[in-house]
Parts: sequence; C-alpha cells; structure tokens
Amino acid sequence: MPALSLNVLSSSSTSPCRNTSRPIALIGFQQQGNLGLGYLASVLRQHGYRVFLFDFEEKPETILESVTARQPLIIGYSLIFQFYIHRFADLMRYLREHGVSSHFTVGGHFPSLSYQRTLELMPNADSVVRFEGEATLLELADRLSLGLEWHNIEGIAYRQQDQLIATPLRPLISDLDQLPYPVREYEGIQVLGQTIMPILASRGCARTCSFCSIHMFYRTAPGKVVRTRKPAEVVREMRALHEEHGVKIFLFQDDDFPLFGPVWHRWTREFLSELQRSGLPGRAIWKINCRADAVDPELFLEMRDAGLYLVYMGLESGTEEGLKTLHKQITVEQNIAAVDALKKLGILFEFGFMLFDPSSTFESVRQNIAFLRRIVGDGSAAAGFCKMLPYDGTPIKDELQRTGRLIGDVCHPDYDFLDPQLNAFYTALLNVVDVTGWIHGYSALSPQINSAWHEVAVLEHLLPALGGMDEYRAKLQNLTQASNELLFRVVEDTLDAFTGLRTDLWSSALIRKHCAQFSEELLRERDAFILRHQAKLLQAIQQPPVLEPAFA
Ligand code: B12
Ligand code: SF4
Repeated sequence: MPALSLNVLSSSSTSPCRNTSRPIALIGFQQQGNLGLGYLASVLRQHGYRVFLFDFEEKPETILESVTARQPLIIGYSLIFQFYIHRFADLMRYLREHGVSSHFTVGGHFPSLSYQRTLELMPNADSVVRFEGEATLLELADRLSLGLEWHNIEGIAYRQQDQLIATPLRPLISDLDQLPYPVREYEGIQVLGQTIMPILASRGCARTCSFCSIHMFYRTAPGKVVRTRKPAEVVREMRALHEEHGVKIFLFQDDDFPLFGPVWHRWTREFLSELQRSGLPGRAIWKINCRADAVDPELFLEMRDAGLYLVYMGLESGTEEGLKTLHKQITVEQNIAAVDALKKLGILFEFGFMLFDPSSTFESVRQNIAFLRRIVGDGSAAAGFCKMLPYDGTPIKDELQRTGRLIGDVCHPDYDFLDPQLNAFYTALLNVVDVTGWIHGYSALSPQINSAWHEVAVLEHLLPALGGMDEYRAKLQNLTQASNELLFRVVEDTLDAFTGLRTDLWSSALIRKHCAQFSEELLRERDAFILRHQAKLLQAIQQPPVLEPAFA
C-alpha cells in the first residue's frame, strides 16, 4: 500500500489501491447546494467510485430503500449545522435497525471540532472525518474497500472500547485547483428563470471572530488557513456552469471573498480581468460574502461593472463593545462606511446582525437599533437580527463555559445575560417578534422582502428593461422602510416597557396583523408588476443564450 498524501487526489481510478465495486452514499442538507458533499463526491468519482447523494430532508424510508438496494461501502453524513446532530443520529439508528451495515462516517464543522461529543451523541457512527474531508474520505474508502486496517489513517476519530481516539490531523489541501469541480446534483434554484449556483474561490478565513467556528475549523488542521484558487480556474468553472447548465447567478460561498489587503486586491483584479475576457459580465451576475473593512469603493466599482450585484456582510453589532466581545476587529464607523459605499454604488447588500451578544445591556440593544435605523432606516434592505449562539469550537463558547454562563444543549446552545432583566426582555421580544415570523425562516417577512429586492437586481441585470421599474422600486423601498421602522419600534417600545418608560407591551396578535398586511402588500405589488410584464419576461427567459466565443 503506497503512502497516501494529498497526491492521492490525482492518482488514477484504476489503481490497485482500491476496489470500487461498492458505491458510496453521501447524505446532507442540500438546500441551495451543498458544496462540501459536491467536492467529496467529485473526488470519489474521479477515483472510480460510484457516489449517490441524498438530501437529508428526504424521508428515512426513501433513503433506507435506496441504500438497501445499493449496499454502499460507506454512508457519509455531512453535519455542517450543529443543531441537526440528533436528527442525523436518529437517521443512523433507523438505518442500523433496518440492517444497514455500511461504515458510517460523519464530517463537517461540529464533528471536526468536537469529535468526542459527536461520537458520544452518534453511537452508530463508526468514524468521524475531521476537517477538509476529500483526501481522508478517499483513503478511508480505499482501505475499507480492500478490507485493510483503517484506524491509523490521518484525520479521523473513532471509538475503541470505551476510549475515543483521534489520529494525527491531515494537512489542509494546499492547492484547491487540484480538486475536480464539485458534483452539483440537485435542483438548481431559479429566480425568474435564471439559474443560481454556489461556487467557491477560496477556503478559510484569516480573521478570528470569537463566535465563529470557521476560523477554528481551518486553523486547527495544519496548513495554510486561507487558500485561494487561481482566478482563471474560478472563471473557467463559472464559464462551464454557464455554458453547460445555463447558470447566470453565482453565489460565492467563500467565508471571506479574497479582497482585503494588497495581495488579495491583486487576486480580485486578476479575477475581474479574467471575467471580462470570458464574456460573462452582462450575461451573469455574482454575489460575495465579505467583511465591511474590505469594501473599497474603487475596487467595488470595477466589481459591480463585472457583475457583482449582492454583498453579504457580517456586520454583527452596532456598538464598539459588542464588536469587541465578538472580536470582529472592526469599528462601527467602518461598518457604516461599507454600507454607505455599497448604497452609493447601487450594489444590493444583506447583512448578519446580532442584536444580542453576551455583553448585551439595555443600552447596547438601544444603540444597536439606532445603528440598524442608520443603515436600513431608508428601506434599502430588510432589517433582521438574532442572538449570538455559542457554537462548539468557538472561543466565545469556551469563555461562557469557563465563566459558568453556558446553558442549553448541543442543539440549542445558549447563555444568560449578565442582567437578569435582559433575559426577561429577550423572552418577551421573542414572544412577539420571532413567533410571528417576521425575521427568521424563508417565508418570514424580512427574508421575503430581501427576496423581492433580489428579484429586482436580477431583473435589472439580466432581463430586458421594464417600464415602471422606478415606481416599483420606490414602492418596495417604502414598504421595506415601513416594515423596518415598525420592527424597530416594537423593540424600542418593549425596551421602554422593561426600563419603566411605558407600561403597555405590543401584543403578538397586533404584530402578526401588521406583518400579514406587509406580506400581502408585498405580494400584491410584486405580482402586479411581474404580471404586467409577463409576456416580455417569458419571451426573454425562453430565448436561448447567445455566447461569446470561448476564452481568447
Ligand atoms: C453556504 C452556507 C449556507 C447555505 C447552504 C448550505 C449547504 N446546503 O451546504 C445556507 C444559506 C442555506 C445556509 C444556511 C444557514 N447557515 Co450556513 N453556511 C454556509 C457556508 C458559508 C458555506 C458552506 C460551504 O459550502 N462550505 C464549503 C465546503 C467545501 O466546506 P464544508 O461544507 O465545511 O465541507 C467540508 C468539510 O466540512 C468536510 N465535510 C463536510 N461534510 C462532510 C461529510 C463527510 C461524510 C465527510 C467525510 C466530510 C465532510 O469535508 C468537506 C470538503 O472539504 C458555511 C461556512 C463554511 N465555511 O462552511 C456556513 C455555515 C455552515 N452556516 C452556519 C449557520 C449557522 C447557518 C444558519 C443557521 C444561518 C441562519 N442564522 O439562518 C442557516 C441554517 C440553515 C438550516 N439548515 O436551517 C454555520 C454553522 C455553525 C455550526 N457550527 O453549526 C456555518 C459554519 C457558518 C458560521 N459562521 O459559523 N448556510
Ligand atoms: S465571522 Fe466571518 S470574518 Fe469572522 S472569522 Fe468567521 S468567516 Fe471570518
């Protein structure tokens, strides 16, 4: 058996290192496309294995029927969201109880960082694949397929009698361009007939926010934390997706798109010139995730002209104290400057925001609402917020545990605020706001408003100009503004009630009524506008794309 290193990724599929007669099944959350599973599948296929992908939301009976018929060598479970651990454990138990004897392995953030808890909570798992899984899963498959010893391969954890063993970590993949393109076997989401696909230009994040498991994931394994692909390779993949699958909207899922500092500036400029050469600008648009301190107006102007239409930023807090607690290493002023710059450039933005964090006080909540009003009080995007949750493997969770503040369980990790009255306020707010479906969940009001804005961006960038667009935009902006303002008022009035400035509380029935009114108005305006232009839109959507000749 030759020593297996990352070079394993380029070895041939007819290698005597493996017996590919039994397939491999991979199960995960497939909504919007699971790139992790896609990469694992493509590497396995490149080496001759047949791979079946299952959406975790499929009925257990359907998965059982399929795996019983196919007898996979391994069933790999992608646990990228910690709070699904019990559901995955239940699925494993169900399959075992029905006689499935395949090797069960699990990967993702939580299993990588907390392999002990994973093995305890998933008694039917045979192994955990820790951190980037491509090479480790392939080696595991190769060993198992030949009936060879697998307990000594790098980057796994397993149970041995009553002990939990973790082998030395496997280094991160140094050259991401070595990987084949990810398998994308799921219904592509569409907006007005335009197909959307996720894609990656890099992996890892150089920052160290205290609440985030991403940098811990990429920092724990040896190797370079952030790896970028070659710009030309990224564009080649975009072009292939566009030509072969008609993809017109690319969602870069990079944790932090390579923008910050001179080296990544150069990377982005090279990416932009490759994009221009490819002929994609004007035919396809793209979205990125980045930090506010990476928003450089000059560079973003060029990015916009090359198809950047949406920027997601984790703004997280509107107070210096909150940003410090979250170790964002950014200022409130920088957050505001980034939002202002994007508005000026006409680039749509969305943001993550934690109204509550472990340092929260009544005053910080008030300041956070003032910050939200400052950035989206004009109706430029829907307001949204959450409470920071202490995920496993994050510095803030360890700190809360150390100070005795950690409560909840693995699926609902939580903490109490230092001021007990703030706990009562938070519960009261949840009762009126969350339950009514204003902020969370795909059908809640704020995500619906953002979807409408997304649709506007798609109309403006990819479809023929439509009459009345300015009026529709103005209506949408008024509605967003009114909905945001009501949300802010509810929070502020509840704050006032808890700080003795008023006696009455908003009732959830009244909020639900307002929320329903906003939703109805949104739907009415949106449908009226789209219906008015239906014929023109249908004609444009049904037209086959005209492509430029391939790369110069
Ligand atoms: C894209 C994305 C989404 C997408 C879709 C995800 C999907 N279907 O895959 C959407 C927008 C739907 C989404 C939603 C949410 N997300 Co999200 N998301 C991401 C993001 C930015 C990228 C995922 C990705 O493509 N990574 C790239 C691939 C290549 O890496 P990977 O998935 O980690 O896979 C590798 C390894 O983990 C390992 N591996 C993974 N699975 C398996 C399985 C096996 C068998 C093996 C061997 C190995 C293995 O090998 C893979 C290849 O190297 C991640 C951040 C991140 N860097 O992962 C957050 C992340 C996963 N999301 C997160 C969260 C919190 C959420 C939300 C709760 C946000 C919210 N407040 O609503 C929701 C939850 C949705 C739900 N299920 O209800 C957290 C999860 C935290 C945690 N520890 O649980 C993350 C880590 C972000 C963070 N800041 O911490 N998300
Ligand atoms: S929150 Fe964003 S910037 Fe901070 S470490 Fe995580 S991915 Fe990086």
